[in-house]
Amino acid sequence: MRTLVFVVVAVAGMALLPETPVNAGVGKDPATAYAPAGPTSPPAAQAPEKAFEVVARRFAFEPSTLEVRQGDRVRILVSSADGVHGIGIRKFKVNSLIPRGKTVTIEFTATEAGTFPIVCSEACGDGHADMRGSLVVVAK
Ligand SMILES: [Cu+2]
Repeated sequence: MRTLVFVVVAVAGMALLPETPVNAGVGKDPATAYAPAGPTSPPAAQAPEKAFEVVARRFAFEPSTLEVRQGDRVRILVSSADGVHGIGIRKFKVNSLIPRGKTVTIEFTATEAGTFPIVCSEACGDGHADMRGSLVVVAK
C-alpha cells in the first residue's frame, strides 16, 4: 500500500513538472549570463590596444605612418602584397619576416615616446632601402 502511495505522488509530481519553471533563467538572458563583470572585465582593465593593418609591397608600407600613445599595447597585422618582405621596429624589438600570402601579427607595448623608423628587414629588391615607415608614439 505504501508503494502505491509513493507511485501516485510521483506521478502527480511529474504531472506538475510542465507548469514548474525549471528552465527559468536558462537562455533567458545569455548576453549577461556569462559576462557579469561588464565594462570591468579583464581586457578593458589592461592598457588600450591600438590595432593596425599594414600592407607591405614593393616598395612601401601602407599606411606608412602609425600613431599611438605612449603606453598603448600595439597590434599590427602585416601582410605582403607581392614578394617576401619584413618589418622591423628596432626600438621595440620587432623584426618579422612577412611571407607572401600570410598575415603576421606583431604585438608590443609602446613604452617610449618618439618617432621610430619602420623598416623592411628583408632584402626585397631595388627599392628595398626606400621601404620605410614611421611609428609615432605620442607622449602621454
Ligand atoms: Cu625589403
